[in-house]
Amino acid sequence: TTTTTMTTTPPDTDPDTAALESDLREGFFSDPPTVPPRWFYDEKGSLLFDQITRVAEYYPTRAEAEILRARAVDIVGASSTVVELGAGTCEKTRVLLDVLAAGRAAGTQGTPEAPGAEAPGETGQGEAGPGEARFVPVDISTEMLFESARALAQEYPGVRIDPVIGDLTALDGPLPGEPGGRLVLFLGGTVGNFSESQRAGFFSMLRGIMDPGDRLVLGFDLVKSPERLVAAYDDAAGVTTEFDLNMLDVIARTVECAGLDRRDFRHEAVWNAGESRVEMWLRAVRDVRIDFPTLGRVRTLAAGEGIRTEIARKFEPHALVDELAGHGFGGQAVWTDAAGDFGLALVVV
Ligand code: AVI
Repeated sequence: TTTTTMTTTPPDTDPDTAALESDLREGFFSDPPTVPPRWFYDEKGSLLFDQITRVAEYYPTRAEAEILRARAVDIVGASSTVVELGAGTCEKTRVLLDVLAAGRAAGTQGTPEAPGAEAPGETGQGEAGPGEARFVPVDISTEMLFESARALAQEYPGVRIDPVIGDLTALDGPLPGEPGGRLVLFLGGTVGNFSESQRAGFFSMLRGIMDPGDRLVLGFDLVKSPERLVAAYDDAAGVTTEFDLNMLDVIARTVECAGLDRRDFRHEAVWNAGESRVEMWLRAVRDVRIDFPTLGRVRTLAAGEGIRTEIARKFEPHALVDELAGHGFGGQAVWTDAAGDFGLALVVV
């Protein structure tokens, strides 16, 4: 059982507390109870995810890196600004930044900026000149974002690094960079973690902030054997189990609650063929009663009942390009890795 502790700061002063309370109100008291996957990613969860990308069963990261290596020049094209949504450690982006930096150094595009012409901006780098190579990593995790931005600034002196803290599903206003010269990246297959309506909303939001000529590159996981799909979300070493259970610790720490204990749950990954998605569940191993005093709600789960913590939709190769066409994006290319496990779509406004 969890005991509530007295704190000097009222919990509702923390924006995370308010956001999680709102998410719980929306999904935790319905059937089945759900929690949005963003609550996996506290510091420990982000480290665990990083570990997941290296377990043998989790192929998407390696497959996507293979495509990025093979297609980097086609992907970057004549873009001057690369905007990466959900950038995280920016690890997979380096292969694209190499191309961006090399293209700019060779003077293939744009005009070099007059020295001294810039006003110092927040990052100390001033306004970007036309055609100047620029990388804009966007993420909600501030610490990781600034850490990787600092490292990239050292590695790529010719590329202006402009990190943006933000919820990538709710971007508003114009994107940084020259209209028509932007490359927007949404990698890793995160698009699969959206519901159908979230995905539609995301695509139309993107179309609203992109200009004619701007490119979008989307990484997505492909339908394959249920055995391999389930194994990718339930690795033998138990890293994904720990990642899933960690969400309960995040909840217990972020909102006031009693009776929430990770030992009452086990991780489960299932293939839902009808919805073409892997689902992650935390299944109660005994009857559970969780009390949320600040929400004025109690959630009971009978042994065997589950909390759905993530959906990971898997696509047919051309499904997303077709869908994006309905949002005003023109299909340019769909690439897969040699094994045909993962896909990358390039579309243009
Ligand atoms: C971030 N996202 C693309 C991962 C996925 O594969 O759906 C999250 C993940 N969950 C469990 N393993 C990985």
